[in-house]
Amino acid sequence: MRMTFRWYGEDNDSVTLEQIKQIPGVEGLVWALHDRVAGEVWPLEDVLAVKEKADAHGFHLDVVESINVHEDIKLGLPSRDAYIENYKESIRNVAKVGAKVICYNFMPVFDWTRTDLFKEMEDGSTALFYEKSKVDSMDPQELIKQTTGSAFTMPGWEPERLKDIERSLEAYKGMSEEELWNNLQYFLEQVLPVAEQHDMKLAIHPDDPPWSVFGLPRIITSEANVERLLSLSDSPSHNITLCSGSLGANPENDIPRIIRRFHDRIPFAHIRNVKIYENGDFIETSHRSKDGSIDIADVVRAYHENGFTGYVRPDHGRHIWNEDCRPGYGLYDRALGIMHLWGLWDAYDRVEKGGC
Ligand code: DNO
Repeated sequence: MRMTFRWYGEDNDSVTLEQIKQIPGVEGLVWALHDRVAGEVWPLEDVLAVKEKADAHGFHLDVVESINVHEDIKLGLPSRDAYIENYKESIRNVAKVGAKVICYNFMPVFDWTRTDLFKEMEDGSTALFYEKSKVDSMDPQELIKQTTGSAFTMPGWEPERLKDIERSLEAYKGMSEEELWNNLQYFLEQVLPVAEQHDMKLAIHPDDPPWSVFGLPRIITSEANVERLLSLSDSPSHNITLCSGSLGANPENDIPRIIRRFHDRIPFAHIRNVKIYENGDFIETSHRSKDGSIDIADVVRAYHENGFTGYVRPDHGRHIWNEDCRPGYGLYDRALGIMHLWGLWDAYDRVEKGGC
């Protein structure tokens, strides 16, 4: 298990590289050019500038999250080919600074979706919350107003990305899941050969939450669909980012089981817990198994027993100790998450070696 930490860059993050350096066992930054919109080439000089900062603190840049996929690719429009060419160029450019894994997603219009970014919990901390009935009945424009506009926006919900929201929602009207699968396959057929040339693993992120929102199709939602996804190509570059909290928001998805089945196609793992309520709402809790609905101890065991050597990052954390930070991406709770993951990992190591 190789520990990493998501960092948004000096201008976009409240967490500094000096702080990340002091979290035990973090070896690399999970990074992106956050000012580039989907479809643009990531210029080599910008990529090199990130490398310089990472080098100064002794971090690697093996994992990129995310190079976002332009909507025209997901929609299967004729204009997709030009955007796919740009994507290939970005793969080549990030390979030049040693990137080995690119996380991306294929969710139409919206990336991850929540209704409340700072929902107060009993202990006074706040966390990201999803209220199912609200999303089911809400106009997406309203949700955008509520969840953007603070000092920090959620990744994937940047104002420039959401500018053309009406047009995008209209364009997807009537699109079936099968069409989305076809468009994903087309994209993969184009980009996988380039990824292979650079020993790059593309690792799709599951849909979050793993069901349709606002009537849009979503396909990376279940164990059966992960199986279907992976069967689209047996290229070593075709993989999944296993996000326990995204898939795990549906209690029917047994995360440890999915890991045990597909671990050799998981180069990158997001590990976090969610507490699911009976009405389908969920809230992001601290990483411990006891604190949520996902058995994080078994998630880590599933990786450990398979000798997992991929990259891991703690995922969203709560906002604790009055931290002012990007929703879900503060320093404190993610650092606690890392120590919990290490604690489990080290204990499984001891047990394996017959120690106590
Ligand atoms: C949220 C994230 C997502 C994720 C993308 C992957 O925190 O898990 O924004 O990075 O969906 O492409």
